[in-house]
Amino acid sequence: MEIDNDVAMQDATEEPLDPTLDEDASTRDGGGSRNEVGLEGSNTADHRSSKPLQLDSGNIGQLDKWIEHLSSCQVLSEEDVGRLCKMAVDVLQFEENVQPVNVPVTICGDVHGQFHDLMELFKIGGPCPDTNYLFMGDYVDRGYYSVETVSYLVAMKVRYPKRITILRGNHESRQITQVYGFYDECLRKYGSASVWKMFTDLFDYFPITALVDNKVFCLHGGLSPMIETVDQVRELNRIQEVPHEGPMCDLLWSDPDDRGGWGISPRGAGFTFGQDISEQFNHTNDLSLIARAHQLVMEGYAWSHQQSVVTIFSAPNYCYRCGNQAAIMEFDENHNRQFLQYDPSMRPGEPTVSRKTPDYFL
Ligand SMILES: [Mn+2]
Repeated sequence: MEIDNDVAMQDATEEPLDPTLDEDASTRDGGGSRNEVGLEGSNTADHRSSKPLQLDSGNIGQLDKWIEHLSSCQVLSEEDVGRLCKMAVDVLQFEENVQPVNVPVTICGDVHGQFHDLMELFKIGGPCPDTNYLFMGDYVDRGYYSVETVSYLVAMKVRYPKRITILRGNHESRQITQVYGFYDECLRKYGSASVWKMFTDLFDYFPITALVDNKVFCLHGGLSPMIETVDQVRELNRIQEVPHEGPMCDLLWSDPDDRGGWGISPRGAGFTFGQDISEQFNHTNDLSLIARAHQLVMEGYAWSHQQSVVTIFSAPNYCYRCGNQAAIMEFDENHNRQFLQYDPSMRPGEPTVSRKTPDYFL
């Protein structure tokens, strides 16, 4: 099934929805107002150790308990988040900037703290670790359950490191999370910023791209005018806060566009890139496809650039009001791809928001 989403994708960028959905102004200079948490001095603390985490019966039992607890949408204790993040550093630091991933794998886009919809995703796509998963970032902000969502995915990553890959999105950042919800949620649920600090320090270790069977290049945002080859991504120092500009910033912020060449991004970070850019990149690197997330698309997925690029978005009814479907992409041993779409899960006790978004919200 294919759809022409060119118009819808332009309509569906985050900016037009609502001024509060605009990531531009507040992001370039850090929003300016939250320096009490030490943003200026937020150079990455070095948590690195020399060898990868070894799973044994002790820490497997611990992880299984945490995963069961998190499955019912309950947060871990602050001490347990500390233990989990320490274990996760000892897994993620040994992954590559371009993390190799084997088929079959199911590729997913933005989740944005919509925990119950993440559980629905695993129902639709099959439970992990039976199904291999690749998530392309933006686990936190916007939704009500960023803490539970990112705790769950990180716990799954540590427990099943070969079965699940979690890339970094532009929201896995100290600056963005102070504006779009994760910081405030941590304060509300823990009474201090320490859990926010532990997770945002951990985000520095997330891989920034993945390469599925050497053919599908996966990342959160898109291409960079400073990156012509996948090898150039391998040379970046990714263990840092997402920079305001430069190749690492672009990979997490850019968007495909109908116009050719490079363009100024209305987001205020990254670039827009045209079909000529995508085709050249795929040709140079012997790729069949760029898979990325980062933009709301009403059907949950959307092709661009004559199927050189696919956008996957896995947060149904984004922000509990956008009325969009979500999708994930199954990629099998023979490189066949199949999209699975799904609607919001039912959440007893929460306000039900109709899928039809009134015009005055848009
Ligand atoms: Mn994004």
